[in-house]
Amino acid sequence: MKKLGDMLLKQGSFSEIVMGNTALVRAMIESGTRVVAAYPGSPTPEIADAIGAIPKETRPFYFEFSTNEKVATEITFGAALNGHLSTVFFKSVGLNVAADTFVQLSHMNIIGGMVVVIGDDPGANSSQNEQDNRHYAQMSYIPVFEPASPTEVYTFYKAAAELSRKMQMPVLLRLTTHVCHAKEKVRFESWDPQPPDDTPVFDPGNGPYIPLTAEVFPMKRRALQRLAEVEAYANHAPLNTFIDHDNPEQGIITMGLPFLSLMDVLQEAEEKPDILKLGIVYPLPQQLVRDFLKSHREVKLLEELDNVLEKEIKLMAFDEKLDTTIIGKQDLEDWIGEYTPDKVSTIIRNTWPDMLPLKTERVIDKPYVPMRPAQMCPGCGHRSAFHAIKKALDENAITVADIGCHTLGFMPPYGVGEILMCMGASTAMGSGLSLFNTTRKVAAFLGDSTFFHAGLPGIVNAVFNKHPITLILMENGTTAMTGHQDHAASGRNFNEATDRIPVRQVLEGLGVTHIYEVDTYQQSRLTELVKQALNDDAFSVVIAKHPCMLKFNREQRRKPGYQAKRVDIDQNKCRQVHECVERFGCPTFVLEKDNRIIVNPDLCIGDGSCRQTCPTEAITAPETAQGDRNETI
Ligand SMILES: Cc1ncc(C[n+]2csc(CCOP(=O)(O)OP(=O)(O)O)c2C)c(N)n1
Repeated sequence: MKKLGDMLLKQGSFSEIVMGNTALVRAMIESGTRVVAAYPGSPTPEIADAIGAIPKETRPFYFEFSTNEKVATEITFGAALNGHLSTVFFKSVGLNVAADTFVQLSHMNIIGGMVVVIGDDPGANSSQNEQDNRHYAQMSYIPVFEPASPTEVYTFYKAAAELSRKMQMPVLLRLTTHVCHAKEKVRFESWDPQPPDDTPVFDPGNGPYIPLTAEVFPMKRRALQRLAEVEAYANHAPLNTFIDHDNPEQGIITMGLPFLSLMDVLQEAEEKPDILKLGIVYPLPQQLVRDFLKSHREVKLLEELDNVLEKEIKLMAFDEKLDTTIIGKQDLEDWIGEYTPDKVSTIIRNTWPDMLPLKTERVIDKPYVPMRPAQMCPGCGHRSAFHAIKKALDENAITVADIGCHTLGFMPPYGVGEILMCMGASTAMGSGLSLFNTTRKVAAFLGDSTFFHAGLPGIVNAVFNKHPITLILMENGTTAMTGHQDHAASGRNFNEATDRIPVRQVLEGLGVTHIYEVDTYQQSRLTELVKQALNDDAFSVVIAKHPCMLKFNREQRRKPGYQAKRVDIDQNKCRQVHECVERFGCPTFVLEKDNRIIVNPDLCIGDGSCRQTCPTEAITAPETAQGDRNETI
């Protein structure tokens, strides 16, 4: 990590193989970015990892993980009003949370400049949908830059920051999962660390900043005028590129990852189409696109997810009475999933059947990797919780999941959590499910990071409107699912130790009167408490706590003298009831063909939480493992 931090702060120019997410951090540094805020979510957490590799004392900008994306956007905006070039980053669906603030940004004069970095997720690799955030940008009059590679992440951020600062307007840098995670050798320019001028320059005279009544129209007008200026710039900006294959018949307009896949696929083509690759995808560079359309008989629009470009370009062609054949999405599947080379190859064949040579089966020499369902880690406190909670629920009960590692409770063998929406939605959905419902108990689940992020309003509502459901707060002290980022109850923020904001005291402060608290490894106690809570005829909360064992174990392994431990099966005691595999479901236990259970030594962490699940007490007490697991990671 130190090496990464040193690399990011190098003053001379250099080349290095880096991820898109890492290239972004160097671009922030070179651009003079002063304030950065975020909320964790894939595909962006490695941006924070790279920032964290630079010690706080030498980091050229302030960074924080805020409590949610809206707060992070507001922090960044506030800092920009004082003249600081600022950046906020979060995942695709984070924009839904930030939206109320985001849609206002274009109406403001953002003195220092502000870049909003979004990690969109075509393919829903780690998100609950594939939402295409170009829609939000259009609705909010905010320009969108879309890089395709780590080099472009670096150059496009710098261009976005420059434009934003110059025009005092927000710019959205739209990354997608594979652009964030792709690695490439990037040539970085030199960086001259200037002593920052941090004089707070906020001045209401730079506004108006109060979008009310008479001010709204001029503010909106100014946003639209600025957008028109960006369009004029986009028509000549080097971020849009033309690849000339001397083909007046066929052209393709594309951007981002689909462009890279297209280049891959076209290697096989004899006659290649001309390509207009857009780097600025909103506002549409009208003149550039018009010239491209006019100079080609047929133009295919190759865009991932929705037909945002298609609608704009067809409208323009209609207005201009162009007779170019414009080919947009042709099949339902064109709207779904990532535009990988295979997918782009299919799309090109559907568009121009003769362009690519006859399809031969591609023999890809890659090792066989069996499908693995997502599952909780060995020793996970959530597993103990679900094993215990399931025993407290009658079969009529309705269970409402939320987003986090504990979402996996919906999977076999637990089957707890039957509906999932988005972060923080469980309590209010559960409250809705309790209306006109006197026969079925409702239990909702919520993680502790999500409690602070978007969970509180649903809880306040349940107290205020007296919804008699049970909320099970799965407290593991961290934001586990996205890679262990600290939150308000962790006792640390990104930069330093802080006082915890204990969830119990927050609940008490909100007026929750029925609160139960138990470590999830105490399974029978947890079963009892959940039964009790479900029988309360008021809103009740069970705090089911246990530290995230993946994080805990990693920390332990770094300590000198660490000794790995593991349990074993006493085959003399085992009666092959199989509770450990069928109901507890720890992946450590392996069912052999002869019905014996054995322990996978590579997975077991020796926490022993499984021992209480075995009716014949065949799981042995954790013992030091012999030599094989004492590695440091
Ligand atoms: C709006 C939004 N922001 C970020 C994410 C990414 N994300 C998924 S789960 C999660 C929080 C997980 O932490 P916690 O609630 O404590 O549950 P845990 O994983 O620790 O069990 C986050 C930030 C998301 N899905 N939606």
